[in-house]
Parts: sequence; C-alpha cells; structure tokens
Amino acid sequence: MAGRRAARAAGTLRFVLGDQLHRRVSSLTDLDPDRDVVLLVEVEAEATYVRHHKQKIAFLFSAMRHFADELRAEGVAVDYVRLDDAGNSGSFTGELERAVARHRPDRVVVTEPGEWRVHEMMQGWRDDLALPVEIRDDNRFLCPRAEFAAWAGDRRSLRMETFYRGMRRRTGFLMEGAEPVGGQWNFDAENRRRLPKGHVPPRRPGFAPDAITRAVIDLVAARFPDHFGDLDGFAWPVTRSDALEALRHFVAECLPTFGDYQDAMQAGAPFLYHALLAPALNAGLLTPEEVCRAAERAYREGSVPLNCAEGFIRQILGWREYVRGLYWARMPDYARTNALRATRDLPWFYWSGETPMNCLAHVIRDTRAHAYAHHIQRLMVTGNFALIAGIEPAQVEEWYLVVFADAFEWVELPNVHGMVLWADGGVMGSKPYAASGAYIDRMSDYCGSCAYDVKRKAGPRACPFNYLYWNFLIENEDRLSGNPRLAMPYRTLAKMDARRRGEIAADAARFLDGLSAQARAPEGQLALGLEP
Ligand code: FAD
Ligand code: DLZ
Ligand code: SF4
Repeated sequence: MAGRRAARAAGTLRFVLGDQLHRRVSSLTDLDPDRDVVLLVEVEAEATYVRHHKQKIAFLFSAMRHFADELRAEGVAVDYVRLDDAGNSGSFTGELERAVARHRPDRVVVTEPGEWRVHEMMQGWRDDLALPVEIRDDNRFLCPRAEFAAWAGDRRSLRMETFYRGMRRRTGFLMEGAEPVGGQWNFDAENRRRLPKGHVPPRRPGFAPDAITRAVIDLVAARFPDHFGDLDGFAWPVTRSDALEALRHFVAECLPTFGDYQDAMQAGAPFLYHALLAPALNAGLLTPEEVCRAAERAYREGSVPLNCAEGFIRQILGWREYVRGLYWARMPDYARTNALRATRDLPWFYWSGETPMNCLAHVIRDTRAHAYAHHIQRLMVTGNFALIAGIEPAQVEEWYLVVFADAFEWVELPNVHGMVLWADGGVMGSKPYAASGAYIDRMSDYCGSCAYDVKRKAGPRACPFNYLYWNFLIENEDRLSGNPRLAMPYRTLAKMDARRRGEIAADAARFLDGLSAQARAPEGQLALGLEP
C-alpha cells in the first residue's frame, strides 16, 4: 500500500477521520514525522450507515487521498487504507485495531468526532485497545464545546442571536470597540430581495476532477450504484488550495451581492450568490476563522457592503457555531423528541423528484445533480413541506443526512430537528417556520410554471402548501395556539367558519392520503399526475 511503512515500533498513531482534514487539527499539532504514523481509512460502514449521496462519498474519499499525499510530501509516514484494499475490515474500529497491530504504537491520538455515533465508538476504543487512547478537543471551531455548554447551562430554549452577539464580542469580528460596526448587529431587513427578471447570477467555480478524483468517482460508481445522486458534474474543491481558491472566488464574485439575494430561489440556478463552501469547511479544508476574516477584510477594504459581510459572517460565526454547540450540549436526548408527534412516511418523491409540485421537483432534482441546495430551498421548500405534511422527524433527518455533500450529523440534526421540524419543542426556534405557497411565490419563479395554482386556496388545483399550512395549524392547535409568535395566524383561523375548516381538512386528507400511497413505492414505478 503506497506510503505505508514496514512494521516497526512507532511513536504515536494519529487517526484522522475523513472530516478532519486540516494540518493543524488537534490530533496532528505535535506530530513527530520521525516517529509517528498518521492513519486515514476509507471504510464501508461510514459510507453506508446512511446511503450517502454518491458525490458526498467521492468528495470525502478524494479529499482524504489528497490530504494523505500532502502529508507524505512533508515527509510524514501515512498509513492510508483504501476501500478496496484486501483485508479492509470495513469499520473504524476494525481498521484502528489492524493499524495498532501493524505499527505497535505507544499510544493513539484522535480528535473528537463530529457525530455522537462515532463519539460512542471512540469511548469503546479507550476501553478495548490495550494502549492509551487520547481523544483531543476539536479545534476546528471558534467556540469550544465547554464554552457553549457554559453559555447554554440548563436553559430550555437557546437563541442564536444572543449567542451570536457574544461571539462577535469575543472574537472582535465586525466590532468597533464594544459596539458592532454600523451600529447594528444584524442587517437582515436589507436581505430579502427576489431576483429581478432575467438576472444572470455568476458561474459556479468549477474544479474539474483530477486523476485522484476520477479514480474515486469510478470506485463510488462501482461500489455504491444504488445510492442517491449523480456523479456527473462533480465540481467540489477537494484540496486546501482549491478550497482557498473557492473562497477567493466567492469573496470577489458573490459576497458583494450575497445578502441581497440570500433568500431568493430561481429555477435552473441552484447556486445563485451562495458560497458553496460548506463541504470544504465541514471536512476541514478551510477554517471558519479564515473564512470570516476574508469576508471582514473585503468589507474593510470597501469591496463588500456591510449587510453582505455581516449576513455572511453571521452564518459562520453565529449559525454554524451555534448548531454545533447545541448538538453537543443536548445530545443524545435531542434526537429523540417529536414535539409535534409527526408520524407520516417520507414521500417517495423526495428521492425521485417526480412530483407535480414544481418547487419541490426543482429542489430535489438539483440536489440529486449537485448534492447541494441552498439554505432557503432546504428550509422553505423541502423542509417546510415535511413540517406541514407531518413527516416523521427521523425519516426527514435521514434524508437530509444522505443528500447533501456538507451533511454531518452535528450540523444536519439541529437544522432539521430543531429549525425545520420544531421536533425539539422550541429549544432552537421560537416558532415553526410553517408557510403557505405565498412565501415560495414571493421568493422564486417556481410557481409560474407549476401545475398547481398558488393563488387558489381550495380544491384539487390549489397549491398544496396553501391548505397544508392551515391544516398544520389546525392539527397542532393545542400545542401551538398559545405561542405569541403565532398569534396572528391563529386569530385568522379563529375567524374561519366550520365550512372553511372542513374544506381545508378535506383537501389535506385527499392530498396526504395520496402521498401515503406513494410513500414507499420504488423509484421509477410511479407516474405521478395531478390528483383528480
Ligand atoms: P451559504 O448560504 O453561502 O452560507 C455560508 C456558510 O454559512 C455555509 O457554508 C455554512 O458553513 C454556514 N451556514 C449557514 N447557515 C447555516 C446553518 N443554519 N447551520 C450551520 N451552518 C450554516 N449546513 C451544513 O453544513 N450541513 C448540513 O447538513 C446542513 N443541513 C441543513 C438542513 C436544513 C434543513 C437547513 C435549513 C439548513 C442546513 N444547513 C446545513 C445549513 C445551510 O443550509 C448550509 O450550510 C448551506 O446551504 C451550505 O451552502 P453554502 O456553503 O453555499 O452556504
Ligand atoms: C461520511 C464519511 C464517509 C462516507 N466515509 C468515511 C470514511 O470512509 N472514512 C472516514 O474517516 N470518514 C468517512 N466519513 C466521515 C465520517 O463519517 C465522519 O468522520 C464522522 O461522521 C464524524 O463523526
Ligand atoms: Fe410550489 Fe405551490 Fe408554487 Fe407549485 S404553486 S411551485 S407547489 S408553492
């Protein structure tokens, strides 16, 4: 195996997971190239514990192989186990045990993982391997877990905005002394524009697959043919230098307009002004600090307006750090709640994209093609539908963990369980983000060519988001009507007569019964048409 040293008594075996690909990750900080061995492993269990999008597996394997080559170029001994290597046991634990037998190290050093599942596995290594296993804090975030836990305490609800202000003060990003630059913490009021007709967004920076990526794409196509997603068009940055180039491109071409069109959606334009940096950030190719610094520098130099720089920095310094802190502060119980008691099966069209609902069809097909959808598509299209149709949280969570190249449980779970589905009963968000078709119509061009009519409220041709929204409020009246942030819709509901309520319930039942029939059907067997 390329780069593997003959068996010898090594110093430290440093096990780097596939999303820890940074040279200064805590497990490598005191690396001694003369004595230590770095272990990276491609394993079946990680690729299949959910059936990840093919591009996600290809992205991580390629990034891992490139990272191993960069370490070797530094003179570091790397033991890299490929998926198709003879004897590959298929699991982290099996491969660590085999590597310990090969190298006979004094100790093992790892950085804590991004998922509870792997955290549990690591505790087992401490108990079962007959040598010391040091699990170090993950230094790839700006807010250490202990600091977040101290902030969170045992409060029932944890608001991002409060956390974000604390992070601004502590890190000094966009601060003038003790005050936020521009006199405001948040400029979101300026960030809600729809794309003008005929507007052409910048091109996505493409990173054409090199020989390593091409080999990995072939491997993934052969080994995981049944997984969701296309491999054609793979264009993710897989090295640190490509990721830095993606960051440079974003700051120069997209950030000056990022805030303005952050919530906009357009058919055939999945990327708009978004950064496309989450896979690189989550795999360790970029650090959140350098990304925030690049955005702040562009603002200070005058090439990016404040609403855009602040809006972007808030996503990284605020939301990203916040969901990670919340995940570790509240797991494992966090994943188990189902506050709205949603039990419906995930409709099959989440995999096939075959639905007459044009917004969902576009977002799901884009996701299949690119392992990507932007935030508002995730929140207000696939997320909103799952919320108001009452889909069971665990099934929705699995879908989100599968389909995006940037999905790891520490970030996926709070966003889906908390922000989208309100399954945590309000730990994360003060109210569910339920919305009717009017929101999608306002922020996109999907409705104009949809088989449904977004203006109609009732009947088979009406946009399903319209009656499902009211049906959601009716079905959850006992749980949500006391929420002050939902006072307005519940006042409107109170004015509806019994006939209108009955009409909503009948439309919703007809539509949802149709969905249940499709829920588990195999892909390709359904010719979905409009309900009669
Ligand atoms: P941009 O829109 O350009 O934003 C810039 C960066 O901000 C992102 O790269 C990301 O690092 C960070 N960011 C923005 N919003 C969030 C957020 N809510 N939580 C954490 N980081 C954020 N992000 C993931 O990285 N992995 C996921 O699995 C994931 N699942 C999501 C599921 C749902 C239902 C929702 C609503 C959001 C989810 N997000 C997730 C957050 C966000 O949608 C993605 O980070 C973003 O779309 C990635 O694309 P981008 O890099 O172009 O981001
Ligand atoms: C997502 C993933 C996949 C598909 N494959 C691997 C792998 O073969 N080897 C590896 O080290 N990591 C992989 N990962 C990422 C891990 O699942 C990730 O490190 C954990 O989710 C973090 O807890
Ligand atoms: Fe989506 Fe409704 Fe608009 Fe169709 S009419 S695109 S279903 S919001």
